[in-house]
Amino acid sequence: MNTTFEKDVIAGLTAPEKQLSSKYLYDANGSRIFQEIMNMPDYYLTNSEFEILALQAKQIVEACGFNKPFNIVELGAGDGFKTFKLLEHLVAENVAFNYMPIDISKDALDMLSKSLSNRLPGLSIKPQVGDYFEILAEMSETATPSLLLFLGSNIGNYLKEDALDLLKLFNSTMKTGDKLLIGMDLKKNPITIKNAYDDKDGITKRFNINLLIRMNRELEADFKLDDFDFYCYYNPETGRVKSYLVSLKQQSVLFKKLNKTIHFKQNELIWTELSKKYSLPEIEKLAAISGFEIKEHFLDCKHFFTDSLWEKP
Ligand code: AVJ
Repeated sequence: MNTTFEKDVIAGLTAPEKQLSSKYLYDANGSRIFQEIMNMPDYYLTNSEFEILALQAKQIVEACGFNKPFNIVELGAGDGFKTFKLLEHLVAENVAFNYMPIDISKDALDMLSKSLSNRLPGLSIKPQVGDYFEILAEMSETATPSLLLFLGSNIGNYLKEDALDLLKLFNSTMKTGDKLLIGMDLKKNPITIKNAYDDKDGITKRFNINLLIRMNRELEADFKLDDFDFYCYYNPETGRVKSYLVSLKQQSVLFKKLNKTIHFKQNELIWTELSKKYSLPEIEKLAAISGFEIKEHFLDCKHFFTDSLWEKP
């Protein structure tokens, strides 16, 4: 039987317009390269969201308006670097809450729990290893109010319909009065956006080429890394950054493990990622269609990014 990765690769590379899901960019190496991306000065998203959580933690928590102990549930916690500021504020104010980071990677959660319990000894942390929705479904059984965190513009990776489905699914697991704090990157000067993804140092290129390395290793493929390049563009009309690998010549790649050969034409593309940028009216529409009421948008001082607080009515 083929794994999901194998099935997705076959389907994606035999489609008329080749594509691979961006979730496959994050193997151990890819996650490390993504850390490098987050440290690039031109990748403004990191600093913008950090500023929001550092300077407006108090306002965000007040806007939640919980008057009893609550859970902060973080979906795809990553390294928890940004969330730290929010947690730090709550611990300093003696607010009663549990922090429940959810991730499919037990290693990532172990690392996060360790570093957080060192830096914030007063924090009650309950890591949850597993699938988002199973854990969210379990939590909807309890009477404790929840604040869901879906930060970092992760929603930007989803196509419109998929984003809606995901938000509706969040909504269906939430109780009346529960909140969702969702990080979204805003439309802005297109040059600023282009520079965040098309970096001069080629870190984002390495992030994408790593997907070929991953297929070489896990699927016994024979991609020649020098025969592919990286291309991305931002379309300010649609708000979409689209990223691609480009085949620099006509070539065939053998996937030994799958007993399959894939042909590439010269300049043929593999679409690897969507990074959608929103306007505030678009965000308001998305919230309404997925059954939420917007409490407040928390923007950074440059108005590059929003952490928007939504309520389940
Ligand atoms: C982690 C999905 C938010 O789309 O901005 C960064 C990933 N890709 N540079 C994004 C990414 C290229 C990132 N997200």
